[in-house]
Amino acid sequence: MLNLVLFGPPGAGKGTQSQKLIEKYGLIHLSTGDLLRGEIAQGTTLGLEAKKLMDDGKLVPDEVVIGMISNKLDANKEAKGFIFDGFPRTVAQAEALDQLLTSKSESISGMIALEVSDGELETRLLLRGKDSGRPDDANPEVIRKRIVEYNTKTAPVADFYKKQNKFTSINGIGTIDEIFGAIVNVIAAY
Ligand code: B4P
Repeated sequence: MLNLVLFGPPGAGKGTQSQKLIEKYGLIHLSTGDLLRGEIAQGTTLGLEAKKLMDDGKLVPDEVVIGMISNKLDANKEAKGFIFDGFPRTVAQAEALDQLLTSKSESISGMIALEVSDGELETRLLLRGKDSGRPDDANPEVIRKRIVEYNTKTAPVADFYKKQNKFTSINGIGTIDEIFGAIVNVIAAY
């Protein structure tokens, strides 16, 4: 089973590359950002709580996203594998994911990190914010807050996978196809 963690700051291209990877490898795409936006669109209590945090560039509590991922793993028992996109975003989430997979006799195959400079991230997110309707993309101040959240809470997750020898970093600047090619090469070596 191929279980891939796609890692990187907001706007690094995780969602973009995930779409190409699910087509090539037949994996299930688990994006906590998409799952949370789904809850917001349905107007659930969870969605209303998450929206306040997301619109302010903050992370949603660990137990909320861990619960969503646990439900999705249970609902996809026949899957060939998973792409975890935007999850884990804290070390506590990474530990919980390991436990969830171990209980199913599975494990993470590897983490691939997309490296992109802060300036390029801001440019990409502001561009997307023009027509995505995502409030967290439209405002430079919120984008900067998301990058700070990433640097303080999410960047340490890379060390978690480095200690397990499961970490690879690639250049996230280039054409979408160039970056996809680099990811495919990493996966071929698993
Ligand atoms: P996410 O939905 O995960 O959003 P993201 O990090 O902004 O996006 P991504 O990296 O996928 O960017 P994309 O490919 O779309 O999170 C949103 C919020 O949800 C978080 O801030 C947080 O509040 C909450 N949340 C989610 N998961 C959580 C968790 N686990 N714990 C707690 N809170 C959580 O690319 C961005 C743009 O760049 C696009 O417009 C794309 O077209 C463009 N682009 C992509 N590749 C490019 C390339 N090679 N060149 C130029 N542009 C490119």
